[in-house]
Amino acid sequence: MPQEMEQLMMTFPEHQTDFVRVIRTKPFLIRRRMISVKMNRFVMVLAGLAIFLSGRTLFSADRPNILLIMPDQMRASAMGCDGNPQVKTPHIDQLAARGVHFRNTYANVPVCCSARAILLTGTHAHVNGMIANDLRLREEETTLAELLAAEGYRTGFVGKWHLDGGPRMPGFVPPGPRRQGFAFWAAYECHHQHFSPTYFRDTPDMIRIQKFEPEASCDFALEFLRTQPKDHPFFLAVQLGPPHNPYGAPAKYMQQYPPERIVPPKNWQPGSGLPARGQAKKKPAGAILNRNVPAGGVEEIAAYYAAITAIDDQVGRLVQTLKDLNLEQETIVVFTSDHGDMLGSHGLRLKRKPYDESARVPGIFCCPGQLPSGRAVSTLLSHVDLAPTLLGLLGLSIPKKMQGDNLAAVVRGETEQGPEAVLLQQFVTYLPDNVPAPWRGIVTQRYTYARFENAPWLLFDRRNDPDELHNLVADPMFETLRLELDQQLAALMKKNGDSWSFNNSEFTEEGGGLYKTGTFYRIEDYLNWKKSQPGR
Ligand SMILES: [Ca+2]
Repeated sequence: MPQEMEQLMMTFPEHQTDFVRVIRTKPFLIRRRMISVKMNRFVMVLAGLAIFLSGRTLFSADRPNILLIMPDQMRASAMGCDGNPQVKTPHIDQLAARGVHFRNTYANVPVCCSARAILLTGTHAHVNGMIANDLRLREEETTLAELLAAEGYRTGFVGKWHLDGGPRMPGFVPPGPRRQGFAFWAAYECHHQHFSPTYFRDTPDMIRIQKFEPEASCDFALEFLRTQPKDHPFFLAVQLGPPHNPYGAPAKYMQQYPPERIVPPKNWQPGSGLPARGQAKKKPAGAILNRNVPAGGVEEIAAYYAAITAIDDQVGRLVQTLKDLNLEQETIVVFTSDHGDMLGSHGLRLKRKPYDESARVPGIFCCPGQLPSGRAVSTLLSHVDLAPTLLGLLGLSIPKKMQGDNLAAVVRGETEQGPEAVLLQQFVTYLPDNVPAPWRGIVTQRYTYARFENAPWLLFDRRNDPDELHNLVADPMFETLRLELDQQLAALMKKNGDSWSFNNSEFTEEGGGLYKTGTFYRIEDYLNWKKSQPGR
């Protein structure tokens, strides 16, 4: 160990573990610091003493905290800062105004479990195994939480987990490897009881709270922040249930959105709660999903916006708490969602589709004083980039297995150069959500192209047609473009180790077969189990 370091450790023995950790894991930071130490050891020791007296370690400024705020099913276009004049999101808009707003942020697999696994592992779903909803993420997968915990971060998870597979209720995830690196815990596996949510801490005792879920979850988040030791960095993930259907919010928010004043998007069609043509025998999805507001009307959009404004209030509460605790300048707040919601656009519901309403999500990084403010970029960002980008911002090494791009330089305002394209995937069919077959898609700065294995499907020029009203896929005028995008998609799949063979056309998600009776890591395990059950 360098002599200067030993001296610093003798000066501040209680921070010995910090020094050892930094020496082991951050050679470049140490190199930088060694130079300063050599330049003026006396000033360094004085500075160290001052920092010690103020109760902070020497290195806290180099290790910002991370607060990830992630509502469920919130599309990017449901934010004021995305240009939506109807929805009220003043606090989220403030995050964008005081931070970096990636206007082209995409969910690689626009459905819950896959998206959450991609975010935490920095790998695509066919690599981390989470190709369908309600599988369990393998305990041996390396997650952002585990990596940061190994760096001395205090980790916390609040809200909807949805990575544990098996029956969604009651939803206790015991301490240990199934929590994937999170220590502090106030969470549930999956439910949509937005008005009386249930949670678990470290025992199987269910806690029911009579508050709107975002407020209840943020109470736990505030508990985490207020008990944060001053000399440790933290990573806190706050994954809220709304605005996921059933659509609704407390009255004071609903009152702000009279349905008759809602101007639906140009691509909206009424009646999306009705079954799609040819599926008349199936129970209409809307009948199950919407208990609070009538399905398929503007009332749903009003209730969706009301839930988002309720969430926005909680974002304000979290940010204010960071300010009150003097943590704002050293905490990177990340705001995103696992996927969006069609909400009647193109006559469709929910997610799992390549349209922007389903796949484009919020993407904001905010850390006043440390990151640029008021910066909006069109650089493509997708879920798979999030973990490597955060590791990049913290100056930590990125595991080779991670497939996403480290876009830290874009966040820091050094460049707008990013990926040329984003890979979109859907591996299974799901008729209740109008997914007739697995598909793959590619999003570039300008175009969205998607195909099934055997046929092209959608081609939109989002620059000229942001509402994606004109599908150019069969237009002979755009044949060359379509073939180019098709090749680009094939190359992107190959680069990421994806192939059509990962798909599964069995109806595994329908009726909740995959999770209601057992816990499975792979669809094959479920199908084998099913075969072994007489009478199934
Ligand atoms: Ca979701």
